Amino acid sequence: MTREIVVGAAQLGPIEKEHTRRDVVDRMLALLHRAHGMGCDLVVYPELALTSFFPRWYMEDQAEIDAYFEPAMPGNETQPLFDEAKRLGLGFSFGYAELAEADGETHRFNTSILVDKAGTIVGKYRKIHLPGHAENEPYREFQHLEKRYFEVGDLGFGVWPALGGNIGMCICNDRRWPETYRVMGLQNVEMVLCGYNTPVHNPPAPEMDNLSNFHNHLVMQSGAYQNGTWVIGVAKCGPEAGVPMIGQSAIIAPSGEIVAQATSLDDELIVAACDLDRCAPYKSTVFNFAAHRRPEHYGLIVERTGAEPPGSGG
Ligand code: ING
Repeated sequence: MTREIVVGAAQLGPIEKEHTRRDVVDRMLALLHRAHGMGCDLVVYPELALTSFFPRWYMEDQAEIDAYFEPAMPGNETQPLFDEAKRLGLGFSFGYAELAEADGETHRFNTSILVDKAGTIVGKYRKIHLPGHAENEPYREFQHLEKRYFEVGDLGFGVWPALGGNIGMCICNDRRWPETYRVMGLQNVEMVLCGYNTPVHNPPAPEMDNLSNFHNHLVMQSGAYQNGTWVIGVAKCGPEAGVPMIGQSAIIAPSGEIVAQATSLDDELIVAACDLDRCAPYKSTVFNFAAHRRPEHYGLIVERTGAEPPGSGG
C-alpha cells in the first residue's frame, strides 16, 4: 500500500485592496470544490492568501495595518473554509497575517497553518526569513515592508505527522535559503508546503528580474532533491495592485522533477498524486545523512561573532 497524498496546489490570482475576505474565501472554496472533484486529500494555498500583499504599501497607522491581520483562526470569514473542508474530508494549508496576544503583548507574524481532514490545526509556522526593509524607501517602484509589519518567526521549522506522512511548511523567501529545507530534512520531512508572493521585479537587484521564474523553481527543486522531499510551491500571482507577480506554482518530487505546474497567472488548481515512499530512495542513498553528512568536519565559522573555526588554534 503506497502512502499517497493527492495534492492540489491552489494558486490564487491577484487580490486587490477592495476585495473582501469573503470574496477571497469564495475563490478559495471554488478551488476546494474543484480539488475535491479531482480526488485531492490536501489543498495548499499561497502566503498571505486572505488579502492583497499589503507589505508593498508603506503605512504608519497601526489600525490601518492591523486591518490586514487575523486576530483569530478560524475567524468569522475563514470558518466557512474550515467547515467545508471538514465536510468534504480535505486537509488544507494557507498563509495569513497573524495577530497574536502573548504575555500581555501583541505580536504580528507572517504565518501558515496546516489543517488535517478532521478540521484540526495540526501545524503552525511563522515566517523566519523576512525579506525587504522596515522603513519607507520611496526609490522603489513598490515597497517590501515585511520587516516593518512582522516579527521574525519564533516557532522554528516544524515537521508534523499528518495525512499519513511528515509534513513541514515554509513561506516565500524561506524557500531561497537551503537551511530551510535542511532543518526539516533533518526531521525526516516528506512534503514541504510553501506559499509565495513574488514580484517579477526586485528593486535592489533589477538585473535579476529576468531570472525570477528560474530562481523560483531552482530553489524549490534543489531543496526537494537535497532533502528527499516533495515540495509544493503555490503562488499568489498576476498583476496585483499593478505589481506583476510570478506564478508557475509547482508540485515537485523528491527527485527534483516538476510533476505539475500552473500555466496561468490567475486562480488555478494543479493536482498530482504524491507517493511519499518516493522520498526513501533519496534519504537512504545519495542523501543518507547518517552515512555521508559530516557537520563536525565542516569548519563552520559562527557568523558575525568572529569565532574562530574549530581547530584553527585562534
Ligand atoms: N517575496 C519575495 C520572495 O522571496 C523577494 C521577495 C523577491 C526576495 C525576489 C528576493 C528576490 O520570493 C516574499 N514575500 O518573500
